Order: sequence, then C-alpha cells, then structure tokens
Amino acid sequence: MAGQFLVDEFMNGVAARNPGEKEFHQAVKEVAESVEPVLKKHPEYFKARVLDRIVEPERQIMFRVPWVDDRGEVQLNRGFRVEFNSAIGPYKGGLRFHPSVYLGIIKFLGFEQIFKNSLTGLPMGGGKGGSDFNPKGKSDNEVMRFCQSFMFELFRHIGPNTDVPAGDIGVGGREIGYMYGAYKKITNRFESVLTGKGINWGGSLARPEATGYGAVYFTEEMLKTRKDSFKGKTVVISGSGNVAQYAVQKATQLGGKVVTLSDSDGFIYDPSGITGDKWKFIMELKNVKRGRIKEYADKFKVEYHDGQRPWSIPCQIALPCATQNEIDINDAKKLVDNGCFAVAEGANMPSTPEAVEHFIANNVLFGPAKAANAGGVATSGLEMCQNHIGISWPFEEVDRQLHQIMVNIHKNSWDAAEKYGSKGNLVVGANIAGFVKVADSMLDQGVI
Ligand code: NDP
Ligand code: 2IT
Repeated sequence: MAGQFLVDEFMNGVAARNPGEKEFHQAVKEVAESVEPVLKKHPEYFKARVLDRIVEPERQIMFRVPWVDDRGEVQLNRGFRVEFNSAIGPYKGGLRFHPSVYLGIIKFLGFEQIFKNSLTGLPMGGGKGGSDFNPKGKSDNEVMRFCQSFMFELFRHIGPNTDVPAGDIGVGGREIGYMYGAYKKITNRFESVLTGKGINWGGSLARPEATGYGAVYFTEEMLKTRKDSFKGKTVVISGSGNVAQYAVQKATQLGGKVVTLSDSDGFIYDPSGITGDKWKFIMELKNVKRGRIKEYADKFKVEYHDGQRPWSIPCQIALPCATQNEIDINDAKKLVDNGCFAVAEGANMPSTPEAVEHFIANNVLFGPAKAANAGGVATSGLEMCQNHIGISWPFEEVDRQLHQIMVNIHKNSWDAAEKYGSKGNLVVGANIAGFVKVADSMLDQGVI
C-alpha cells in the first residue's frame, strides 16, 4: 500500500537487489525492524525514501590486487572499498583482510558503520573495505608487498576529507604502516588518510586500546542500570586479537575475572584469570610471534578446547570479540542457562538474530555492536582531530574522551529506545539514535 512501510516487502527488495549477500541482508533487516516506528511517525523520511537510499552504497569499488610471494610466484586477490554514506562526514571505517571477505561482508560492515559512526557524535560517514587476502602464515615482506599493491589502487579513492580507512580483522599496526608508507610514496602527501597509525607518525595514544576499553566502558554503563559492576564477575571473551586483548585488560582492571580467549582453532579456559604476565604472554604471542592460542594452554597448563567456542563456560558477562555470527541460538541458550546476564558485542554482528532475541527475551543486558564497539572508530575520529590541529593529546585525555563518548552512546541509545516504546532494548535504541541523525542530514541535503 502506498505510503506504508512494510519490513518484509522492503527486505524482499533488498534481497533481490543484492543477491547472495546474506550478512548484508541480516544487518539491514535488524535496522529496518528497529526504525519501523520512526518511519511511521515521520512520513517525511518515507516520502524522501531515506531508507531505500541508505541501503544503497553511494559508491562501491572492487579492484584487482596482484602481488609476488617469496617464491617469486604471482598471487592474486580482490580488493574492496564500499563508500556507503557521507551525509554526516567523510567515509570512515576499517579494512578487513580475511579469506572469507566478499562484497556481502564488506557491505554489512559498511552499513553498520553508518549508524555506529553517527552514534559517536563525531562527524564521520560510513565506509568499509578489505580483501580476501589471508595474512596468516605470510612473511612480513609478503604482507608489505600485498599492502603496497592494495594501496596502488586504493589511494585514488581516499583522502583526509574524502574517505579515511583504518584496521579491522587482519589489519593492525603493521598493515596500516605499510599502507601509509605506500600512500605517502604515491601521493607525496603526509596527511590524515588512515587511522590506527604508529605513535611516531601521527597515531593517537589509546587507539590500540580503544575498542576493547570502549566495549568494557559500555558494559559498565549497562551494569549500572542494575546497580551492578564488573567486581567479582566471571567474564568470557572470544577472540585474542586487538579488541579481545584490551577488553581483557580493562575488564580485569575493573575487578572482573576473564577466564577464556579464543582464535579460529579453539579456546583456552583459565579459571584463575588471564592477568599479569599471562596477559603479557598473549600480547607477545599474538602481536609479535603471531602464534596460536593453544600455546597459552601449553605454557600455563590450562584447558584447551580444540575447534570450539567458549560459550559453554559459565560466566556472568560475555564479550564476543572475534567475528560475525559466532554466537548462535544454542550458544545463547547455554550462556543464559549458566547465569550470564550481560553481553556486549566487541565484534561486529557476533550474535545471530535468534541469539539476540533470546538474550532480550531473557532480560539479559545486551549491548549491540554498533553501540558497544564504537569506541574504536570514535578514537579514530579523535586521531583525525589531533592530526588536523597538529597536536598529540596525552593518553589520559584520549581515554577520558573515549569514556565520555561511550557513556553518551549508552544514554542516547537508552533514551531513543524509551522514546519509541522499547524501554531497555539497546538494539532498537542504538539503531534509532544512529539512524535519525543520518536521515535528518540526508533530508537537509536533498535528493542526491
Ligand atoms: P584481529 O585480527 O586483531 O583479531 C581477530 C580475532 O578473531 C583473532 O583471534 C581471530 O583468530 C579471531 N577470528 C577471526 N575470524 C574468525 C573466525 N571466522 N572464526 C573464529 N575466530 C575468528 O581483529 P580485531 O580484534 O580488530 O577485530 C575483532 C572484531 O572486532 C571484528 O568483528 C571487528 O570487525 C571488530 N571491531 C574491530 C575494531 C578495531 O578497532 N579493531 C573496531 C570495532 C569492531 P585467528 O587469528 O585464528 O583468525
Ligand atoms: O568496525 C569498526 O568500527 C572498525 N574496524 C574501526 C573503524 C575505524 O575507522 O577506526
């Protein structure tokens, strides 16, 4: 019927226009369901077809990335950059290097990024990129040659006021360094075109810590609504990369006991907590030696569960920090049955829709990714800000701003949920709060 928004009809259109991109459909459906009451209340969004336009990227770039391996053989990968929405600022979002990357993954991440960036309160549009390149098992020289080849095309699409990529899975300080070097060599410009840079060449203090710390700060805000805290809680964390590492550190500082970490091979269970020298071992293992999580179990004589995820371990708080759809309905049931009452998503879209539904139906405090892990991109925004004014803030200053941003995101999401009749549902709240600012900006800027 003309003038009426129907989620199912809308989703049929999205699926037909973007065939096979199941993660993208999943991300869009959640937002469409959340903003339905907003569209009903504001016919002007519907009339201007804001949602139809928001799910269509402004620009999608796909390119060939050839490179030569250490044996002298030519290798070939595919590169992506999806410039999704620039209504509130230059495109901003990470680059993911992982063999599972295809257009549907980059589009789900880019779509989520629009609302996440809006929630930070900083002027950043949404974008995402990456490649099906697998950095695992590659030498530093191979990674460097790949990054240089990747930037050989990407450089023409990005810029400090156009599009500012950063890291994500498989892209950390090493990769950002090689890409920044290549960009500078090609363009002869030293400018704020990537974030997550090294501290000696324009990076921000606290950016490495930001996503993990931010997810824990967000969890703290959720716990406060029940007059609770991390003190004395058992915490289960998945992943052992950038986000997981600093989530462990901050959760421990706040009095929690983190008992698990994982990688794509399995998980370790350390009932005495991943603290002190054991945490330092993880940092060295994952960031320098690039080894496997099993080595932690071998070294500290704790349980290793091959090929499994950590959700069967009893806990009060769970922080998924690895990848999408890593908590399915069975995992969610196990968590709830074992007494877990708070879940915050450090990773992007780690819970399936059925898992999210189960958490919410069981009164679990649930922090959706676009709110809970926004600390990373928020601090990227602070890095850009420091670059633009030519100054470097102390760690404490960046951390203070990060903390305040996470408090604000929690409050704004909470308030939006309440305003639209879903009190306490931060999925609905974050989607609405993120959406309204972008939608209003699109209305202001006309049909473009
Ligand atoms: P890293 O590459 O540093 O670490 C990723 C971790 O997740 C590794 O332990 C990796 O194990 C594991 N992992 C990756 N893919 C899979 C998989 N398919 N199955 C099981 N385990 C897997 O990435 P980050 O820590 O930066 O990113 C983690 C998550 O956080 C992602 O969802 C990312 O999008 C999200 N995120 C990251 C931000 C950032 O600032 N870095 C900001 C906001 C969100 P293995 O080494 O075996 O592959
Ligand atoms: O998913 C994310 O928000 C990130 N990978 C960080 C993006 C950024 O631009 O810092």
